[in-house]
Amino acid sequence: MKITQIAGFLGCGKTTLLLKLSRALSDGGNRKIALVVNEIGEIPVDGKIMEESDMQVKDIGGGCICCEVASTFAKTIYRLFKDFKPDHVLVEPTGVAVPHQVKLAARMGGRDAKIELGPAIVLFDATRPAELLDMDMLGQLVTTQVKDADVIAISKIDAVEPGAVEDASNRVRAYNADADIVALSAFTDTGVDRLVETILDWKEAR
Ligand SMILES: Nc1nc2c(ncn2[C@@H]2O[C@H](COP(=O)(O)OP(=O)(O)OP(=O)(O)O)[C@@H](O)[C@H]2O)c(=O)[nH]1
Ligand SMILES: [Mg+2]
Repeated sequence: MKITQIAGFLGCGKTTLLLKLSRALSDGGNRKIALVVNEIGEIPVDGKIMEESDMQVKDIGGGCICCEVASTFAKTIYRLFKDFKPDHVLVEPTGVAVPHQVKLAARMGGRDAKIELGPAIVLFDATRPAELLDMDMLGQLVTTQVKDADVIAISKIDAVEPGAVEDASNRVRAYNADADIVALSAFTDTGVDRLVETILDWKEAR
């Protein structure tokens, strides 16, 4: 069971990508997929939209899976492993989650389960790079997410000029020298195959 998180700030396209990736990874039912979505609000809207017959969708509310409800997340991971045995679990943390803490919580849940961690894919919205990095307090959160990324996906590239994609790539590269940077549009499917391959091929550094 490989656990891959799709992280990134509020509204950067996580859920849209999660749906694309889950369908592609399922490969017409050849692989079993579970989705774990962490909602900030009381009502888990995304989870309802994503419920599909052959996938399990778990909603976790009441806080962030990287802090307040990390133990709920860990239990969810463990129960998925015991009861559903998916090949892949895709996790959408809240937009304010810190990726390495999500990994720690997932590991906690996998203590007695056979889990592997996939890459932390962090989305960075190409339509508002300056806004994201220059926000007072929250800008620091975005840079933390970028630093924590194994793969950075510059999202919504269909909505900007090519120069803006390069600008966004350069900005995030300054915070993370090692991550793969993938230009992504979940609307035109650009970059989606590459992310699927990365998830499938990913070997956790130990
Ligand atoms: N142009 C464009 N818009 C996109 C793309 N992906 C998502 N969006 C739009 O961006 C908005 C936010 O998308 P979501 O997938 O809900 O983003 P999210 O990161 O899950 O948002 P939160 O869960 O609220 O943090 C929606 O209006 C989407 O339709 C994309 O590839 N291109
Ligand atoms: Mg979402």
